[in-house]
Amino acid sequence: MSIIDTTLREGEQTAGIAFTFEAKKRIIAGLAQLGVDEIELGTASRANHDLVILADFIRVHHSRQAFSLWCRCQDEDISYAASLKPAVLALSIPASDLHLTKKLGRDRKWAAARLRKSLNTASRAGIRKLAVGLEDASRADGDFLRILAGIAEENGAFRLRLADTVGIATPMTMIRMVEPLLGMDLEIGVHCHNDFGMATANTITALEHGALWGDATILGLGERAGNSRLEELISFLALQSGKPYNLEGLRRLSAFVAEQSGRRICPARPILGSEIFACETGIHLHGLMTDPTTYEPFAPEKVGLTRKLAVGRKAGRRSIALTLERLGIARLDEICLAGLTGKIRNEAAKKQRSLSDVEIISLARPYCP
Ligand code: HCA
Ligand code: CU
Repeated sequence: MSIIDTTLREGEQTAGIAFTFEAKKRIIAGLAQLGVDEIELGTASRANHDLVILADFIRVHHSRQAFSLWCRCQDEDISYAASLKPAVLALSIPASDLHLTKKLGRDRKWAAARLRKSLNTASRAGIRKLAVGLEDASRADGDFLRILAGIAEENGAFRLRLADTVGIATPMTMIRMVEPLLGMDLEIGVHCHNDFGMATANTITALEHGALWGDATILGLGERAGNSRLEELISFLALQSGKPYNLEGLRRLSAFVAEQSGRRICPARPILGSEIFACETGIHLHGLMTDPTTYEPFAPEKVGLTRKLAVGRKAGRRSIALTLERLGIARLDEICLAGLTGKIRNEAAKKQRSLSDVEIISLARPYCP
């Protein structure tokens, strides 16, 4: 299972976002540090002249980092892409009748022929690793997907990427799209959009059902509601599946991209939010104080956070007893503990916040033997 980060291609397509050259270099360095398997550096087109320098930057400073370019099936773009010598060239072609007819005024026959021709042009131009991206695959006819996959396979592509371009897939429909294409001489990749909030789940589901590659962008940047979030995918694979990504720099890189793109990171945002390890509920506090794995999927330190256990309106006797123990206060009998619990809850309700250690100590004093 491997991740392609497309922050610099799809992420930069987001309305209102344009990374400076320096920012792009920092993003590349951050992605390389995380150990992302491939960076999609941009769209191969002469208009995109940054690419020459960025490609050299990767080769010189991050020589072990694979990068790819996204490319339309157009000869002039393919020859420009070849001059940049990417590890992988991802040729993209629309796969749905809707896109072929409404966008291009073409049909399936044209798409098949164009894909075959472009793969051959790219091979002749010396590109060794060719990938094919099928745009709007989730709305395309399944038989036609197989035909395009066959063309990709016969004409030297090693990977086929299925795009849920408008983010309408569910985990179930992802499985239905991926499974018929397994068993060919092609690695399957997916590119999921987040229009209904399912991009990460869809990508993980595809990876669990035979796909080998999943696309993501930092903070999920991308068209409309964006793409699968890199922070979610990479953390899930690292923490739940043991993939050796280095999560250490993830928070810093995400904060940098947030700043550069004018996006806020919400306090409860998975992986990144500042408050995701804060807890106030009595039953949970008791569990966390006894053994954090009871109510945490992973240790906060893994993603650069610390646990925040707050004693407030929802505190319970057991969590207060453990708090007193932490504060070095002698054990109270059950009656005193119940009395103190009531006091703490009332005080917190009055103040509309949780209480500090000093406040807890002063409320506990009258109960101490
Ligand atoms: C786009 C294209 C794409 C990627 C398709 C591909 C999509 O809309 O800009 O894999 O080549 O979502 O369809 O990002
Ligand atoms: Cu996309």
